[in-house]
Amino acid sequence: MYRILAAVTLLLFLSNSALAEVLQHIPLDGSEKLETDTVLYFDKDVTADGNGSVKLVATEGISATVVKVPLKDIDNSVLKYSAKLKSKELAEPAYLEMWLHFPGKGEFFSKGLRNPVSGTGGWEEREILFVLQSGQKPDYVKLNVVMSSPGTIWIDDIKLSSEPRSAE
Ligand SMILES: [Ca+2]
Repeated sequence: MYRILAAVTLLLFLSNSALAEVLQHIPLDGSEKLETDTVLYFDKDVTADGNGSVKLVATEGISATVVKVPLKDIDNSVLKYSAKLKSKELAEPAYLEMWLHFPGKGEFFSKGLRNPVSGTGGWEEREILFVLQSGQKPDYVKLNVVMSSPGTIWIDDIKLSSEPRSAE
């Protein structure tokens, strides 16, 4: 089911990327409030965008919320969470994850399991999508990084954007 959904959303994304609207650019320059602040640290020396990044050091598998973004009156669109990731000595894959909260319904997720990072590597851009049907209006989204094993990862240059869905 998820694979089918992902394939459909990818097509939607390709057809509408020119109409993307950036809802929030989070540079991770040390000014942001980090949600899971027990394992997330600002690192001014390791950076993809020149102004520092956020380092996640985990001693066990974890889903850490980097930032939480309030949303208003967004529906009938494809929500996209993109960021740059850099890994160090990761035995198991790490990937992006977003949790959208819908009033009265709870939280629903999208995970970047199909395109993770692992091992030790340089900066790589990753993105995940969530399709919002008409009338599905989340009031916030949590932007997470998931690590399946102990290790270190850096995240930088987060963008949250919205693209219209194709006419059906
Ligand atoms: Ca940065």
